[in-house]
Amino acid sequence: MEPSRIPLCVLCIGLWMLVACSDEAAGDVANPVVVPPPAMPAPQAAPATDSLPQPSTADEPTAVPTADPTDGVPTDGAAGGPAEPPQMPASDEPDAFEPSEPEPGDDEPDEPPVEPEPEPVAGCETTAGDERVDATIVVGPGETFDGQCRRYIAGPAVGDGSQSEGQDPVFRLEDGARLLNVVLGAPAADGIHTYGDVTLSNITWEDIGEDALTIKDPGTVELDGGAAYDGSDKVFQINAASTFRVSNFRADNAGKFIRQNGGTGFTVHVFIDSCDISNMDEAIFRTDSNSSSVTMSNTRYSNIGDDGDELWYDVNPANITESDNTQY
Ligand code: ADA
Ligand code: CA
Ligand code: CA
Repeated sequence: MEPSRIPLCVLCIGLWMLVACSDEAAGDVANPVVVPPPAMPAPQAAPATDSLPQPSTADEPTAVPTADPTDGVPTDGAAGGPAEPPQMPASDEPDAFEPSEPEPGDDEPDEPPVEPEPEPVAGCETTAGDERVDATIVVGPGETFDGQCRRYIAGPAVGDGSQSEGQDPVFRLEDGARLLNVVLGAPAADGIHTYGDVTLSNITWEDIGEDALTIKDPGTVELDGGAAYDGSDKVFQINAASTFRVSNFRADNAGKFIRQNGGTGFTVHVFIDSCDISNMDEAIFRTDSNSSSVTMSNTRYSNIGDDGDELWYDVNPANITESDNTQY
């Protein structure tokens, strides 16, 4: 009896051990399954975070290509930045991105407004009141005088606008002076005298006096915009070695458009661009100097000189340059 019981016990123990081992094995399998899950989300978040710092470092390069198609560089750059943050699950890094983006956006908006502010040259189709001039108005060295389209009329002490020499000018411009938006009415006396480098914009002589403007001292004189009408002889008189540039200017009915003082041999360089010159009895430019030159471009002209197209009077042919001019 007893011997038979011993094997049974051994069997029982063996079965118990088997059951115990199978349970442990099952428990081990379950444990590894639990471990992987935490590893999954963590790795995913990590790569996303790594990709973010890269864009932030290269914010400008990345923003530029994106901005090109949209045109608005500042706006596009800001838009490109925000698109990436949403992808970021982490709340720590978004903060770093947002502050960096607003800064570039703020800087760029400030620059555009500065560019569209170029000072426009006003027209004087209508004048803004008359000013009687009893003594020459002097614009000092480096100063700017803006007539704001007022009409300046010489009083008797300045001149009567006849062909009598020795009249005073209405304006005297010293070296570095600028004269803007002025209308000279009748009488205009001896017009405007320049001494050195001078710039004039939008100047109209309604009725040229003895002459319209005289270069009295060496320098570069630039006149852009305006008109001159009805001179008995010269429009522009050049009495000193200089460069004279006239552009976008209308001149009608006078003896000659430009005259280097008779009998002088100094050198004058004249540039005429985008002008309209008509009804000049003698020429557009007359000089007695073999070294003086003229360049005329993009200009319309009509009825110049005896034959209607005698543009140059005693100008050295080698010193004449013409391009894109039209006779009408
Ligand atoms: C004439 C006169 C010159 C000078 C000039 C001018 O050419 O002969 O001496 O006065 O006009 O500046 O208006
Ligand atoms: Ca004269
Ligand atoms: Ca004169």
